[in-house]
Amino acid sequence: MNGIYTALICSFDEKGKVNEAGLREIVRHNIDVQQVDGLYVNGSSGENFLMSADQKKKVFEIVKDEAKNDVKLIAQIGALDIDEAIELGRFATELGYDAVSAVTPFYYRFDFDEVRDYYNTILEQVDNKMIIYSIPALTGVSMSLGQFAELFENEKIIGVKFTAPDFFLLERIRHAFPDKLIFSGFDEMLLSAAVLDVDGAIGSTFNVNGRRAKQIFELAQEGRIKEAREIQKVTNDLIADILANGLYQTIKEILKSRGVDAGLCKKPMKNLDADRVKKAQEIAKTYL
Ligand code: NAY
Repeated sequence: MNGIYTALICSFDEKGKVNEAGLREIVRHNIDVQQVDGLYVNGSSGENFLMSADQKKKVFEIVKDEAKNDVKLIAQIGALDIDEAIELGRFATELGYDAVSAVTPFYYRFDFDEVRDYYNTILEQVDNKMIIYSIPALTGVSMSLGQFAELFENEKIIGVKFTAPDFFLLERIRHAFPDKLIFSGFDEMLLSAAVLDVDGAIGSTFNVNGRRAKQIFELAQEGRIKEAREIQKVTNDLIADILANGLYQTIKEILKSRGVDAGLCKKPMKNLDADRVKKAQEIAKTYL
């Protein structure tokens, strides 16, 4: 399951409904043009936490139907309602998703026993492999090496999507768990994570910059660090411009300028005004 996975964005219409044709185009673009190894579906970049359970299921169905077995598929099923997480996990597993992933439960400041129980309870009822989704900046949940070790005691937990700028912890996890999968979650730090021997990366900007991400990762694996650094530099110029203009909205505008109907973001996310749409188009022309 290693390699470069796009954290898939989702196309919505003005009413916040999933735009099926647009979502299919996004899937095809990632597979055929960006040539990534897999798709991470209904993550943060897919605006998962803004969607109803029915919408999430629809996205799982459409993506699997479009991607078939062309690339690996990971279904992010984490939800505060654990029954919903289980239902989504079973649903995606039946559809044939290669693994599920769940964000650490957030908002109520759960203690670690509760976090561990969350994963183990889901996995008692979902017959699939699990990748922990750790993103402390958004969830407020930071876990120590020892806590990762406790989660990894469950053999169905095969790895972690590590979205944090803590390279000390990343190195410790890599060293302690050579057989677990580690996916780097910050695209702007891909090379640094690759040097520490992660197994892959999952990122939002791969929707538009997946080919460069693959190059960075492969060059790092071959030890060609200077060349990888050049590509990470251009990548980070692009990411800095995207972040300054509005992350998911700008990715969508860039895709539109490439003929992909990436649609709008779902409220309460706001969409870009005319100046920012123009800026997104300039970013596309400059870097892609
Ligand atoms: C997700 O689930 O979609 C992700 O977390 C993918 C990781 C991204 N994090 C967020 C919060 O969007 O790709 C990163 C991130 O957008 C990128 O590195 C720019 O900072």
